[in-house]
Amino acid sequence: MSAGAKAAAKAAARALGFQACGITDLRSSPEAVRALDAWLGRGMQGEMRYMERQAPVRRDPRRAWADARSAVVVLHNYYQRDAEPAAGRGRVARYALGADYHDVMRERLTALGQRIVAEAGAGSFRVYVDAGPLPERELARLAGLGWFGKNTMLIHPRLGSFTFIGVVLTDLPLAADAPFEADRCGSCRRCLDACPTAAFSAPHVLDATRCISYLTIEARSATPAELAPRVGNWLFGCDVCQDVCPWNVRFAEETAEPAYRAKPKAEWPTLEELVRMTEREHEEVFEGTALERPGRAGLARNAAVVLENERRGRPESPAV
Ligand code: B12
Ligand code: SF4
Ligand code: SF4
Repeated sequence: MSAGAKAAAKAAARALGFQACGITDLRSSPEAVRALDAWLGRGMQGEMRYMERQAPVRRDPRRAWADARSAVVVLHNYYQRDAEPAAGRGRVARYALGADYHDVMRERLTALGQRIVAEAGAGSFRVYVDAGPLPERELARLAGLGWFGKNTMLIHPRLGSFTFIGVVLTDLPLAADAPFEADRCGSCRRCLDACPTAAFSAPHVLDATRCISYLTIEARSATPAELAPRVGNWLFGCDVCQDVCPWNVRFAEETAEPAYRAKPKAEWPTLEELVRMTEREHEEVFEGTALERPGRAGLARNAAVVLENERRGRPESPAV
């Protein structure tokens, strides 16, 4: 298909507010397959059984949709400055401070797919963000959008890593971009050293079962006693290995997307309130945000861990 169709897809992505867009065919890369299989083989997915179920498609993304010929991959910047919360209120990872990105991205990706097929006068498309079985970071790298940092994040050389990845699969054969082959981490290892739970078993390998993001969002069981003190004040998710990355320090800019902006701190429930919250209150407060995912019980568990960490961190009261 003409270079014009590719340029039109990228122009449409820009017009819809995406900061970067690249195109790849749906090849499967042997290194990524080996990395995924080694990761699953060591049980690093923990309770995320969907990672096992979805593995055949992750190994060969063409299995997601037999007609697919191209993947249009986009990045959406969600970075915003965020101060340490006051005592009694836990910290929420930046990606979850505003509206649920799955909803925002899905709508925007659908508009992108519609524009791509309208421009071509033919074709169909499907959209993916996070929840589907696609290897999104790998597709982003193949589409030329960045490299895998030692913290496993997809890092774009002018945006950093505070970006969501979205994918539009289409049956149109669009001209592919060159994959991003360079590794720009060099000798840096700040993310590996900063991780509070020592979750990286090696550069580029994250043992999810130790990651605060997994412990506070995906895990349904109790937080392991060994790790709970290291969770610190993270109530939901974790940004440490991204905050310390020089590519973010240098390039991260405030998001232009109003839907991702945080609601005022005073409107967030306190940790005590989270521990006591009913199912119904949880639904009312968190509907339409990413914090719905762990459910009331999950957030109450997280709040109890942070409260305990705050209690431990407070100096002993003086004897009276
Ligand atoms: C499962 C999952 C998690 C798990 C496991 C994360 C992990 N690193 O594997 C948990 C719950 C811990 C998690 C946490 C987070 N996640 Co998450 N997660 C996913 C999900 C659903 C699948 C990832 C996956 O397949 N993991 C398995 C590993 C093996 O694959 P991978 O990391 O994708 O790809 C690696 C391999 O291909 C490997 N690889 C390839 N070739 C080679 C070669 C060699 C030699 C080696 C060693 C490795 C290697 O390196 C790649 C990069 O790590 C994706 C969405 C999707 N559908 O892809 C989002 C996704 C990766 N998550 C995302 C985000 C935003 C986060 C958090 C930042 C949220 C937060 N603030 O709390 C953290 C970041 C933690 C971190 N440092 O990764 C974004 C990342 C965007 C980006 N710019 O990279 C994604 C893409 C969702 C999205 N659509 O935007 N996540
Ligand atoms: S998100 Fe936090 S806990 Fe997870 S790997 Fe990064 S620094 Fe470690
Ligand atoms: S902190 Fe350093 S090693 Fe880690 S991802 Fe960023 S550049 Fe790479």
